[in-house]
This record gives sequence, C-alpha cells and structure tokens, in this order.
Amino acid sequence: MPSSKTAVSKSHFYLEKEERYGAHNYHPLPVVLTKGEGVFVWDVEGQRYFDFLSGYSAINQGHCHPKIIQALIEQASKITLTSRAFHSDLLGEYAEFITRYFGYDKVLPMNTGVEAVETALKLARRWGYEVKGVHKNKAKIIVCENNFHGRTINVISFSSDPDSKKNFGPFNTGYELIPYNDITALETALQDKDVVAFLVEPIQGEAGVVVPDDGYLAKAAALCKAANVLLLADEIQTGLARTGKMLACDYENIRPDILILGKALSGGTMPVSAVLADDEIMLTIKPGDHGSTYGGNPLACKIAIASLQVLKEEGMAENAYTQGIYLREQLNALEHENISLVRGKGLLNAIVIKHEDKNAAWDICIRLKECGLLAKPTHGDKIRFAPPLIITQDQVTECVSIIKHSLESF
Ligand code: IF1
Repeated sequence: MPSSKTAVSKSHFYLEKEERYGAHNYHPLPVVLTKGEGVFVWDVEGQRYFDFLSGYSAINQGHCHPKIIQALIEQASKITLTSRAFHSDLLGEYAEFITRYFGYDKVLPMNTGVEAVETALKLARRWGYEVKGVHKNKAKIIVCENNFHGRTINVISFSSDPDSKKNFGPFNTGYELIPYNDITALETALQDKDVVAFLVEPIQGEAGVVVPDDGYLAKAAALCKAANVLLLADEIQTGLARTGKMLACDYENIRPDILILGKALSGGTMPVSAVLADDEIMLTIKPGDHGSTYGGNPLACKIAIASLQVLKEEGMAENAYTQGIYLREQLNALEHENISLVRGKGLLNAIVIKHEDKNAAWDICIRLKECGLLAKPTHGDKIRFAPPLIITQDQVTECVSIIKHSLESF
C-alpha cells in the first residue's frame, strides 16, 4: 500500500479492491476498519469511532475481549477441528457448561445463526411427527410478519419482506405468517392441530427494534403450552445480555422449548451458534440425522465458554440494562425534530427518523461517521444504536453529544 497516498485514497484503495473482486451483496458505510478494541474501532486513516452496531450484536463483549482472545490463541495452537467423526476433549465440557448456564438438558452446536434456526425447525418438525403425532409432511410452523431469521432459501420462504425473496423461488411450504405482537392471531393459528411450533424473535431486530407489548411473550408461551406446540425463541440478536437480561425471554420469565443462540456466543471472533432443548425434543435426532463440519469444534467450544463467562463476570446484562435506560433518556431529552421515536430494551435500541428526505437516515449515519460514531440504518428510516455492553455512562454521554451534533449539522 503506497504510504504517500492522501488519506481519502487510502480507504479508496481498499474500497476499489472490494468493489472489483467482491460480490456486491452489501451497501456498507464508506469506512474501512482495521482495528477494534472494546467499544472502539479504527479505520485505515487512523480515525477512531464508537462502534454503535457491534457486528449486529455479535460483539456484545466488546471488540477483541482479552479473555476471549486469550482462549482463542491458546486453543488455536492446540487443535481447532476434530470433526464429529471423532470426540474432542472440549465438546463435553462445553455442552455441560452451556446447558447448565441456560438450564436445558442438551445442546446441538452449529455455526451461523441461520444454521441454528434451521436446526430448530428440523427439531420441531421431527418432534411434531414422532412425539406429537402429526401426520407425515403435514407439520406447520407459525412465524411472524416482518421476521428476520436468516437468509437460506428455507428461512426466506417464510419472510414477509419481498426484497429478501425476489427471484429466489420456489419456496418451501409448511409455514403460516401471523402479525407480530398479536395474541388473537396466534390463538387462531394454534387451533390447527398440525401446528408443531411457533418461531418468534422476543424483539424484532431487523424490523427496526420492534418491542412487543409487555406480556405478549408470556401469553404466547401459555397458548403454545396449552396447544402442545413448541415455543422456539430466536435469541440470536436479543440474547446474551443485549437487552439488559441474559435472555430477552427473561423479562417475562418464560422458558422457550427450543432456545436459539448465535452471534455474541463467540464474542465476535468466529461463527458459533447453538440450539438448546430438553431430551424429549433433542433425542428425536439420532446419530447421522443432522450436523455440520464445524459444529461443536474445539476452538468454538473454548471460545464460547470464555464468551459466556465474561458476560456474567463483568455484569454485562446489568450494565446494558442501566446504560440502555440512560441512553434512551438522553436521546429523548434531545427532543430533536428529526427523531420521531426512540425504542429498545437494554442496549438494543433504534431511533426512527422523521424527515421528508427518504435518504435522511443514511445521510445522518454519514454525519455520525464524520463525527466519530458508526451506526447503520435499518429498513430506511430507522437507525440502530447497539454499542458493546461494556460501554460506560461517560461514553454514552459522549456518544449522545456526537448524535446531537450530527443531527444539528444535518
Ligand atoms: C445480514 C440484523 C439482519 C438475526 C436473527 C437469525 C439471524 C440473524 C434474529 C441469522 C442475523 C444479521 C444478519 C446480517 C445482518 C444482521 C441482521 F437483524 F441483525 F440486523 F440481517 F437482519 N436470527 N442477523 O438477527 O444469523 O446466519 O447471520 O449468523 O445477513 O446482513 P446469521
């Protein structure tokens, strides 16, 4: 990389390569990051930013958390992958650790979030046929409008977002869409005896941090239990202390039949996901029925144990709870004409931008970047504010003044 280049063309050097040789499946903010530590990231120009996206909640513990990186380095120099054709000295230790941590009989380890979602759907159908007794290929799964559970063809089969489905058909069947946060709609859908599961995000992240009414999840859980239908909680984005409790389900004291985790399960180091359930469900999968090359690899096991340990050791849920209240209070106190709404739980928040220019949210994010804070619009007029859960009150105060300044100069 020629060092004499001006600052702008340094980033341009990297952007050009990506544009030329990489698929154009994203539209990122024009910033090229090269270092991350805690709540901060640095670009190739040496500029420092507050990270208010946290890798879409995969970096809850902060960038390059020392204890997680230490675990990674130690294990990476021993053995990283055995495959499941053989045993490792870490899978049993990890399985015991995570099942005790969340209170389930067993874990099925996978890699990406969507793989864990697909695994949960397969488990629910298998349980539906072999335990509930639904007739072959008749199983139905209820899902919510504006859901986001990943990008495989099966999962987008039940998306309600035309952009994520366009020209990817034909799609899978066996799914019924109902409105989110609508108990009556769920009650009606559960009358169908072929329903085996209800898959739901405790807070809809991609939809723009849509928080359901208090009691919605608890009522949904009760209705599912009464109908002998499994409750599948997708906590890939809301889990692991992000919303101010270890799980967003904890706000309503409900225990999903199948718990789906990902993202921060590895502290942002590598894809690690997990599906937790009790034996009646989990043991319907027999040897050879399901798996993946990297699922449960020793490197992932070691990293996940460390990632879960630091969440508790450093009180990250409690800090997310406290700083989330403070952040929303400070944002509301701005009473800014372009902020129509502030919403969220813990440190999963979004502001809804009110402006006649449809690109306002994007342009505000460009201004935020120029003022030292990285955030990204979601669904047009919303900007997600989700910093690492280690952020201090003083740092939140500094970030709110950056947001205030950016809005005023917009
Ligand atoms: C992208 C956002 C999108 C998720 C929930 C499963 C998955 C995700 C609740 C799948 C993944 C990521 C995917 C990433 C951007 C981000 C995201 F909501 F977090 F903002 F897309 F909607 N369930 N969410 O949020 O997990 O397979 O990605 O590990 O695809 O652009 P994955």
